[in-house]
Formats: sequence, C-alpha cells, structure tokens
Amino acid sequence: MIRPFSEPIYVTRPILPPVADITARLEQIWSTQWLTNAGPQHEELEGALRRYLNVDQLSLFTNGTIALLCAIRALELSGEVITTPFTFPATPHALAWSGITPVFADIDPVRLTLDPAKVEERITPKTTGILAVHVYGVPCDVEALAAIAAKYRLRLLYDGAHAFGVRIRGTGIGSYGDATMFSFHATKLFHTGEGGAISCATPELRHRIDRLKNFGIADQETVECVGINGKMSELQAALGLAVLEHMHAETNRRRSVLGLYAKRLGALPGITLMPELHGVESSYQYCAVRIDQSLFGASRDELHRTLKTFNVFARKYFYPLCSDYPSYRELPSASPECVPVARAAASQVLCLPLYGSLGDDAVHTICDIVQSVSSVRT
Ligand code: T4K
Repeated sequence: MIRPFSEPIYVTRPILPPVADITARLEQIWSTQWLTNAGPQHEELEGALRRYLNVDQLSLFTNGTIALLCAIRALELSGEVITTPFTFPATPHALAWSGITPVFADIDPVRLTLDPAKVEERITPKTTGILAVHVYGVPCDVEALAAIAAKYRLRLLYDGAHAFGVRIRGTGIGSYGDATMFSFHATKLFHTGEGGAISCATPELRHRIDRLKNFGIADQETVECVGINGKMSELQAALGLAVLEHMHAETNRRRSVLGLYAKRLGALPGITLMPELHGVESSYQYCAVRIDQSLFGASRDELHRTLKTFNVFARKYFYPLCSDYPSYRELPSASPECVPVARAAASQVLCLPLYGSLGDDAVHTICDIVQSVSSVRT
C-alpha cells in the first residue's frame, strides 16, 4: 500500500543557500548603504550571469515580465506579434500591455514550442515580430525561426523563462534572436526571489534596454525616453549571488532525479517524457510528462487528482491555453481549429515534482502512484 506523504510535495522548491551566506552579503549592503540602482551586488551578479549564460549582453530586471515589456519596447514591436498559446500568461499579456495584438500560431508536437511553418502562415502586413517560448527549457527550432525572421524582416524575441543555462552545441540560449528574457522567480532553477534579465544581440540594444528599465533617465538632467522602473535591487542580487554558488550541485541532482523518472516511467504505456535533443544541454527546469489516456488507462486530470490525494501537487503547466483566456478567445487566431496541437498538449501535460532536495525515495513513491493509476485502469 502506498502511503500519502506527510508533508506536501510541490512541483518545485527553490534553492535556499545557508542563511549565513545571505547575511554576509547583507552586511556588505549595510556597510555601503546602497540598496538599489546598479549597486555592487547587482554589477557582480550581472557579470557572473553573463559568463554563466555565455552571452555578450545582459541586463538584470526586477522580474521577467517587466523585462519582457522592456524588450518589446526596445525592439519597437507594434501591430501584430506571433506567439504561442502554450505558455504562461505573462507571454501574451506582455504583448497586450504594449498595445500589440498577440497572434497565436500552433506548436510543434514534439518540442511543444512554436511550429515555424505555422508561424509563417500567420504573417500579415501588420506583423512586426515573433515572440517564441523555450517551453520547459526545450529550445525552439532557433534556426528555422531565424530564417523566417530574416526572410520577412521581423524581430525575433524569446521568452526563455524556463531556459536558464540551456546551451545548443555550447552556445548560450540567450545568444539567439534579437533578445531573450530570463525569469529568476522563486520557482525557477536559478532565482533571486523575484527577478529576471534580458540578454540581447548588440550593445546598442542593451543600452536602450538599460535606459527603459530606469525611467528613460540618461543623466540627472536628461530623460531620453518613456521608461519604467524595472531595476533589480541589491537584496535580490545578493540572493542571486548566493544561489549561483549552488547551481552545479542543483543541476546535477535534478539530472539524476530526471534520470530516475525516465527509468521508472519511460517504459509505461501512454506516458511520454519531454525529448532530449541532440547537442542540447537542458535547464532541468521541469519534469513534464504527457499522458495519452487511451494507452495510459486514465486521463491527465485523473492522475493529477490522485497525486493530490497522496499530497503530491503536480501542475498542469500550461492549462488552460492562453488562447482560451477571456481576454484572447475572440481573436481569430485563438479559434480551436487554429491551434489543435497546443490544445491536445494542454489536455495531456503534467509537470511532476522536480527539485534538488527531492529524495530518491520520494521519486520512487511518486512513480509508484503514477504506475498504480495506470495499472488500475489498464
Ligand atoms: N514566461 C514564462 C514561460 C513563465 O513561465 C513565466 C513565469 C514568465 C514568463 C514570467 O516571469 P516572472 O515575471 O514570473 O519572472 C509560477 C511563477 O509565479 C511564475 O514565475 C512561473 N512562470 C510559473 C510557471 O510558475 P504559479 O502560479 O504556478 O506559482 P505558485 O505560487 O503556484 O508556485 C508553484 C509552486 O512552487 C508552489 O506550489 C510551491 C513552489 N513555491 C512557490 C513559491 C512562490 C515555493 O516552494 N516557494 C515559493 O516561494 O506561477
């Protein structure tokens, strides 16, 4: 008999460095009395992350969504931007908040990222860019999207909220397209509590982004453009520097947990794990599985409910589809026949718990529950 967990098991848990590491950094902040506005912790973290992510230009932000808004403005996107419905609300919302119409295109059935052929079908004279998402850290087809962007002279912006540390044949994921947003929310592999960043292709774009996140201020007597406050504080940066020390251990442990899931669940009928693409280093952000009810013997929702009864809080990222939100469902591109692959994915995907402090015993128990749901019905 499988016993429920005595404590809730969540989809993720943040890296928590020893409190002493944070207080040591807080003492530095206290001694300088410098709390925000590109202080020493901020500058140190920006440099460290530029190296870690293997990107030339990086700008830190107070969260990923504001970062996305500033990138959209810096790239002068307008009119229509093609994006995926299979994402977190922040992606289409950042477009809508910028007065842009999100145009949904369907996704690739394996990667679950934008399908380049479907993107091309959605281009109109009003299209100014593509906002693609590296879902669960699985990279988009970056070459195909770059070719489309070049052919139609579109801007290419990536939402890399899940893609911290992903590399394609050694190249940092943030080096693709015009710019990439990273989220450093507490639920992310690397985090600063709340936080984010934009990596971008040129120093000129970086300069514009830096201006936009600081009210457009160029100097004490010059305000160059309509900016906003998107700055990361010294406290956020200090947490990030402490968290960064643990990345190696965390990714190793997550790799091992994912390996255990793959070993236990990989051969079960009706369960598919996300693909490992050749030459791609993963972000180990989520353990997403797809449930094919006809083979598994139970639906994704039944599995989700059963896991809850054992105190396991898996998550249906991303259900419902963004194109089904009241704010977007009247858009022509949101109609169900336009996004059938995304619709199927949203009904099948479940993110199982994945984090460094999750023990092997817990993973085995979660797999036992999954197996029991399947075997009861088959
Ligand atoms: N683009 C994409 C593709 C994204 O996924 C996101 C954010 C963004 C853009 C926007 O980036 P930010 O502006 O957030 O930087 C969470 C996060 O709030 C959100 O950042 C994230 N995506 C999304 C995928 O997940 P919820 O509503 O699922 O969070 P919540 O509070 O239910 O947390 C999930 C689980 O994590 C909890 O059950 C337990 C654990 N947890 C959570 C928090 C906040 C902790 O252990 N500690 C914590 O402090 O959205």
